Formats: sequence, C-alpha cells, structure tokens
Amino acid sequence: DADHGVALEPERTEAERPPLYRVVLLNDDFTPMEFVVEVLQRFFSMNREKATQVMLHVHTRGKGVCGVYTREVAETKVSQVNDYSRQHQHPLLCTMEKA
Ligand code: TYC
Repeated sequence: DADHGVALEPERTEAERPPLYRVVLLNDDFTPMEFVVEVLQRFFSMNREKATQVMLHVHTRGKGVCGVYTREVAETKVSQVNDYSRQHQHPLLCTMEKA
C-alpha cells in the first residue's frame, strides 16, 4: 500500500503540541568568531563544524537559528548565552521568536 507498511504515529492534538520557539543569535561587530563558535558548541551541543557554519551564517546574514525548543527550554538557553557573553564582556545577543 501507499505507506509501504510503515507504522504512522497518531496525529497529535493541539494541546499535545506545545508552542515552539526559535532561539536566534544576532550578529555584532565586536564578538570574536571563536567565542561564538564556543557558545554554539557549549549551549547548543553542536560539533565544531556545525557551530562554524552557523556562526558564519549569522556573521553574513545578520541572524541565525541555533535551535527550536519549548518556551521554558528556549528561555533558559537565551539567559545562559546572554549571561555567559556578559561574563566574558562580549556584546553577543541571543533572543527567541515563536516558530
Ligand atoms: N561579526 C563578528 C566579527 O566579525 C562575528 C560574529 C558572528 C559576532 C556571529 C556575533 O552572532 C555573531 N568578529
């Protein structure tokens, strides 16, 4: 048959699908590229190659998505990145937007 026998999961109802948020990194002129790569590896579990790709995307396009999470997880990531950047005296900014 058309689904080739693959067992499909039942569709989730709206209450079962919590709203998702993109965690977004913003470009600036001062934060070192190496620091951004370290942040992406540390807080978003990216390998060095993926972190470098995302950093260069943000550097050239102005912003970029680090990941998509439920609200509480996204809020925690944003706080962790912004606190860490402040602690290291870099102006790097992280925000979230509804997906
Ligand atoms: N634009 C920065 C530089 O040239 C690098 C950078 C990349 C900064 C991504 C922030 O989110 C950022 N050093």
